[in-house]
Amino acid sequence: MKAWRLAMTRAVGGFALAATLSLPVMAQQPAPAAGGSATLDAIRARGTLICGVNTGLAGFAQPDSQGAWRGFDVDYCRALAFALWNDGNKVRYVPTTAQNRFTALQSGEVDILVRNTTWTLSRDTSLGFDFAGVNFYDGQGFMVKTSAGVRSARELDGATICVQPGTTTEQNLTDWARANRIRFTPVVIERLEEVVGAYVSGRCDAYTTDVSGLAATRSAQSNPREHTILPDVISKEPLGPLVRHGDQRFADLVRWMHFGLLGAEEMGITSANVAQAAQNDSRPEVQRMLGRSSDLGPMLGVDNAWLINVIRGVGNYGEIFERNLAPIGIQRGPNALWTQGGLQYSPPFR
Ligand SMILES: N[C@@H](CCC(=O)N[C@@H](CS)C(=O)NCC(=O)O)C(=O)O
Repeated sequence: MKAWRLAMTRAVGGFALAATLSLPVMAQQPAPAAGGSATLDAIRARGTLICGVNTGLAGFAQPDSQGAWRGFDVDYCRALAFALWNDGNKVRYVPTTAQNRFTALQSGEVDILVRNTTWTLSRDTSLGFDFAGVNFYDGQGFMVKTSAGVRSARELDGATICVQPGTTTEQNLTDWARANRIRFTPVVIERLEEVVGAYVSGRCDAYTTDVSGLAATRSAQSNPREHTILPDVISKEPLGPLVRHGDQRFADLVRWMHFGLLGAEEMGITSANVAQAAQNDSRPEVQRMLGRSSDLGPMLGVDNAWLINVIRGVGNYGEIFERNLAPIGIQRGPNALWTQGGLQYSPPFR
């Protein structure tokens, strides 16, 4: 009843507006493409997903010795390609810097950014994006040379700190320093290898970014023990995939693909047992997830086997995490499932 009244009010409001502007009432109806996704249509027509990733961060997105992109973020791109075509190789990777990533998405150079990007209010609104979820709960930290003997970020008063522009990192650093009355000299460098190089060569006393980025960079150094990640975490950095505003159907698919990875882990469905689970598992939610009942796939614009293909192709969230992030020393922490005391949680598949 309440919903019906609301709908009536809107219709009447729409009519009033049409009358004022002397537009035909039809002009107030949603255009045929409303709620649709030009991006999804373009991806299908092209037959390849164009995924914006970072320029090379161990564990998250980096080409291997054969030139094939690997990592946690890369597996999200591959998972989408499995959902769409049951083929994880139908992805073109476009490296983006912190600075140019948003232009790449706005301009249509990439279909999606899967690139350690923090969900913030302004990015979600005025920049014109939709975040599809949080695939990694993170926070900002500092890395220093172990030989400096620094134990806490508060000891960085007077330090020179390396940071990349166009990041929440740069903004948080300023907020944190002001709040804690810490004076510092920023060294702001756009390219990742250059900013890291400046820190390693001693031009900066500390390097600051998301703790996951610090772990990735530390693991890539010739002697990781020479670098210490300080215990202080100065911000919330919920990282996740984002698409352009107005691409609701595409956003839905990305969002539920992420939830599918989480839900599969929660239900104990893995790359090794998914085929068997699809045949034998009699739990109703598993049957819906794996397309044995309820027709949920077509509601996302894909076929009912989509999640079987995704899980067979890349594994569940836990498998993706273990494969890519455990080797660089990142633990589940807040990214454990909610059933294990963490924050990762999927709404119901029904
Ligand atoms: N999460 C932060 C920082 C993201 C970020 O770009 N971090 C840097 C340092 S880890 C990075 O990924 N650089 C990779 C590159 O520029 O290719 C944000 O969204 O602003």
